[in-house]
Amino acid sequence: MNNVFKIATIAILSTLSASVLQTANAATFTFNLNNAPDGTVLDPYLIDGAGQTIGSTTYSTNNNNVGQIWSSIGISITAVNSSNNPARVGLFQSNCLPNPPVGTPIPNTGNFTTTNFGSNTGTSNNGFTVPCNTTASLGDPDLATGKGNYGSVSYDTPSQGVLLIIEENAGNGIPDDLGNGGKIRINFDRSILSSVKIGEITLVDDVRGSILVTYTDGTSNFNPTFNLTEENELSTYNPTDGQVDYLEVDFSGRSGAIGSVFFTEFNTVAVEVSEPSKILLSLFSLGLILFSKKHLQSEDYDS
Ligand SMILES: [Ca+2]
Ligand SMILES: [Ca+2]
Ligand SMILES: [Ca+2]
Ligand SMILES: [Ca+2]
Repeated sequence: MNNVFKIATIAILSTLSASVLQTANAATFTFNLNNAPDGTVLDPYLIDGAGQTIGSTTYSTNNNNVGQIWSSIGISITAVNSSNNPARVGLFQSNCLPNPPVGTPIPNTGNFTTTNFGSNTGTSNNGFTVPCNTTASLGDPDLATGKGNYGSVSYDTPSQGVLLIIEENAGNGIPDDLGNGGKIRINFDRSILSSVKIGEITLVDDVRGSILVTYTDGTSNFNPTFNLTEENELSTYNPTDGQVDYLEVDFSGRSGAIGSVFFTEFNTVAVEVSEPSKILLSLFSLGLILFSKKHLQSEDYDS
């Protein structure tokens, strides 16, 4: 090898290895719950009903395996109810129409079971048509995001798509969070993930309770409490920098949902980031979460 070629080769190899390392060390990831790792668009209504088959597995609240949808990328989710007994992890489509007119179809299920909400029929300025709820007690208008109104409530937030909830009436085909709360815990498989750092957690609704982020070094935790007043409100929490052991959200005695978790680092054990992983990560990374205020309302939708 002549010297020029040798230098050029070293330079190319150095650049390659530097860029691979840089990519690995800078991989951010928004866990927004809209897609399975293979890119499948998740349908909360199917998941609380007949189920959604991804690969060779059918995921549903009936099968109690919704928390395992992302296990191949190192994320697994469990839930308990307010009595600390095991509960079902569920998903909710927040890009929805609250208090929809009678006859509003539930996509892909063939159900036309919406109630007459009278003068409280809702609107979605985003044009969302998937029902948030089908009766006053089935579904959750207060988990709607985007811009809209129902009854005396109006809201104006960035739409959040699919949310993570503790499912009430698992398998009845109507996604609905538990009215009296419980805990959702997100665990990280460190045999797959070398670095997990959380930059921001987004919650939806007038949530009350606390967040617990524990760090692998055991020296500190992030543990804020919250007690919000506005239906459909978005709130964000920014953990301190550090390697995360697990994340738990305690919805203390009241309903609510996780909208997204933004990771400042979410790296696989191998130093290199493979092409499929990059594709996977880009499928999940659907952009920054922005926030805006909504209007104060007094109506209670904590069921
Ligand atoms: Ca349900
Ligand atoms: Ca509910
Ligand atoms: Ca509420
Ligand atoms: Ca609710």
